[in-house]
Amino acid sequence: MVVDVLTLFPGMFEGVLTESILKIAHEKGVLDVRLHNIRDYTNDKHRKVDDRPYGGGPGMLMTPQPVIDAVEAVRGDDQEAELIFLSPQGQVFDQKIANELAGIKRLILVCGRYEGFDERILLALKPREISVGDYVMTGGEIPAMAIIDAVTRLLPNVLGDPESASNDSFQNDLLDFPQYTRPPEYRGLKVPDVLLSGNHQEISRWRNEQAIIRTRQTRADLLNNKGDST
Ligand code: 58G
Repeated sequence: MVVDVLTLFPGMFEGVLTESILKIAHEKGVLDVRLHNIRDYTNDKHRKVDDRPYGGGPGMLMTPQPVIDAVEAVRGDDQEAELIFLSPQGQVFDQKIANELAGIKRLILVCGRYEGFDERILLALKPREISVGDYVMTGGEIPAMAIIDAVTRLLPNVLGDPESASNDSFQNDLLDFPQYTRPPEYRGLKVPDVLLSGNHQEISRWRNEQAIIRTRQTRADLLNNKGDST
């Protein structure tokens, strides 16, 4: 998958892309993230990318020219690339959207700054808008990293064990069941007997029950969404 990122702060991505799973995905040739500095596309002699809102109000907005020219230059004539703006006004990102994006060959992620975008940027480019949650950040960069991370781990051959992604919390609309590793007892806390029993049918049943209990306790909305809350 190719991911083009348009940002005023490409340096923010370096650490995230050169550690752990994202680094491995890059080394395997599965993920190619290309960073583009929106400021490089400005026609202004002072390389200005922001301006004051008409009608007044606090802060600054992204001005149309640099963002639109950057998107058009990066996209070229690729009609298939999915253009995504990170924005609190967007569709709220979830595992289903992560799965959908994992099936796309090329994503173009545009990270805003300041108080947002001049509306004509959205009217001209008609991007998909995605939010990583109902809160405002100082820029779209960290939300873009969240999306790159969640999508990359779903790409073929990224995780060592192909089951690790399909067993995820949320792939079945439930939170994860409790998990234990060695030792069998730590500070008096024992691993549940069923997990040591070797009875895989009982283990499956216990895990499913636990997942449902946990989900009902803290995320009942996930059960409600399935229409089978009780
Ligand atoms: C209002 C405020 C509109 C994504 C800020 C647009 C981006 C949160 C998310 C903005 C973001 C999220 C400017 C800063 C977008 C722009 C950016 N904050 N929840 N902030 O995914």
